[in-house]
Amino acid sequence: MVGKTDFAKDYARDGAVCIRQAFSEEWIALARLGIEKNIARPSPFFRRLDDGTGAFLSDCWSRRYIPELSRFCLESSAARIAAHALASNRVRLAQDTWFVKEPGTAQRTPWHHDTVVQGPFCSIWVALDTIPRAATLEFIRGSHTWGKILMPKSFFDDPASRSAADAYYAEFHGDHAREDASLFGQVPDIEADRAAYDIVGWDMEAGDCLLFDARTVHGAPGNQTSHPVRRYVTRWVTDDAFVAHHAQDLITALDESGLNAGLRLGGPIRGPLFPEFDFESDGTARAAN
Ligand SMILES: O=C(O)CCC(=O)C(=O)O
Repeated sequence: MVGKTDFAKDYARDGAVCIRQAFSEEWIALARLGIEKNIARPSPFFRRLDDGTGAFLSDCWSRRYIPELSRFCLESSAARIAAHALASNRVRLAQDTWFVKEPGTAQRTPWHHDTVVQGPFCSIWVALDTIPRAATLEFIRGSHTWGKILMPKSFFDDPASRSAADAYYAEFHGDHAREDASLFGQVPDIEADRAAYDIVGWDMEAGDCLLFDARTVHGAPGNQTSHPVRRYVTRWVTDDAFVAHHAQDLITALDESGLNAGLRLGGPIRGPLFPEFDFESDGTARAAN
């Protein structure tokens, strides 16, 4: 457990919780430096979505070759937070990723939830800067219990009409499944009727984090502050999680990038790309690979 209060109950009920000062300045400095190095040495997953006002940058699984990001993933309290949230003595790191919204960018993170992995799956989104409520990731409280796989509206549209951010999210959320679009619901037009939803978000300081269930519908505005808004995200699963049947695009992208993830549709998330963390029931670490 991190902080004074136990966050697991709120996480289970609301699908998202803010944990204050879960990561010390040392971890924040490490993640910032790691991102800086990553931008200079991007992976095949690096994206820079530029709308002419400021860019939205991201990369994934860069901890493999950026030591600062590796340390954050393997040694910070992230694994322990995930194990507590998922009520499991064993968790695996499914993905490390980061997002930077430069000042002025109008690029929204479209409302979506993360469905390429099914089963116990949470994310820890760490603020690396002061992030006002108006620029931060927000959630529809309780939407992790809606029991549906929802795709962003753009998923159903003609790919040619998508914004850069919409295309990015389609790519990482199973665009291949368009052939079977009838199997999926559509994320409602939340922006058109925000008052109809129980939207929750927090003013954040560097070191605060958002812990959320991957099924909780989430999205973020652009960045109208005068400074970059950086966030570092680790995603965690238990042994019960499996690759969704609509995740072929992700498997193909991993194969093409040479990452050798060894994933298959419906299969477990195992192997060197997904390090395992074991904890005793009192929270002490047993071993990490
Ligand atoms: O920080 C963002 O804008 C996107 C975060 C997100 O969608 C996620 O971590 O799943």
